[in-house]
Amino acid sequence: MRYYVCTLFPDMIHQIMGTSILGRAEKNGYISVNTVNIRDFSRKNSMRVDDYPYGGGAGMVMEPEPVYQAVQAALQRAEADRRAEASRRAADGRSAGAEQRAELDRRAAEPAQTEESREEKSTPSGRRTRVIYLTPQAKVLDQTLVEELAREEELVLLCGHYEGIDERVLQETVTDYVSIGDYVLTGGELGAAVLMDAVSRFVPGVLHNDESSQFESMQDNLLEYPHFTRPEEWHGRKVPPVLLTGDHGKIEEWRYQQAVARTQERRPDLLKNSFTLHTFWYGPQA
Ligand code: 6GU
Repeated sequence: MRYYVCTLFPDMIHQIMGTSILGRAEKNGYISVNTVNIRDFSRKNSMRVDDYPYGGGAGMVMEPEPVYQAVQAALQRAEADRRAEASRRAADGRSAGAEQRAELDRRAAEPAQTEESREEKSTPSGRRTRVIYLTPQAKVLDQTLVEELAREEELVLLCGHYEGIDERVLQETVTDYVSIGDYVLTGGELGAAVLMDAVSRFVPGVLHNDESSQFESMQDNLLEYPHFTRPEEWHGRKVPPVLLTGDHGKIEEWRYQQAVARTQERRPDLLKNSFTLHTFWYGPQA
């Protein structure tokens, strides 16, 4: 997965994405994090990219032209990287990239693709590169959208600041509007980082086996069951005895009950949509 982040604060993106599992993933080539500094496209001596809002009111608005230039630069870099990756794949048909894509295709339950058809689909004519604007004025990111985005080869992310971005450049360049929750942040960078973190977990190779146990979490709209490790007793609190029995059937049942109880307690809104619970209560045909 290749990310191209248009931002006024590229350091913030590299700082977050260079740490821990995501940093390792980038170092090992499973993801690439590229930034375009919107300020580089300012036409002012002051290097500013904001101006007063038409119609008055508080705050500043990001001008359309520097944002447009930044997004175009991101799309051009994406295309160059796509071509480079394609020729690398052609040179070595059994590269990690080809295996990654095959694995993603399998997960998406799509029919198997030949090298040629995959090639076609990833060109600009076959499928438009998604340009995602991070904003609270949008649908909230969820695991379904995360998994959908993980099937892309590349994503362009646009981070705004101040009161927002001139509406016209959004209309002209943005394909998706995404929020990370119903609160307002000072800028889109943390939203972009959250999106990239969640999406990268689905990129093959990013998580190691011992980190993928939560891979199916949220899939059926249930929160995860509680986890325990040694010691068996800590601060007078004992590990639930069932976990020590070695009876995997009973353990699985207990964990499912815990997941349901925890969801009921903390996120009852999720239970309404739980397919698993629905079939559990009403049977598969209800
Ligand atoms: Cl993605 N950006 C900003 N600026 N604020 C937000 C957000 C994003 N998601 C929730 N609030």
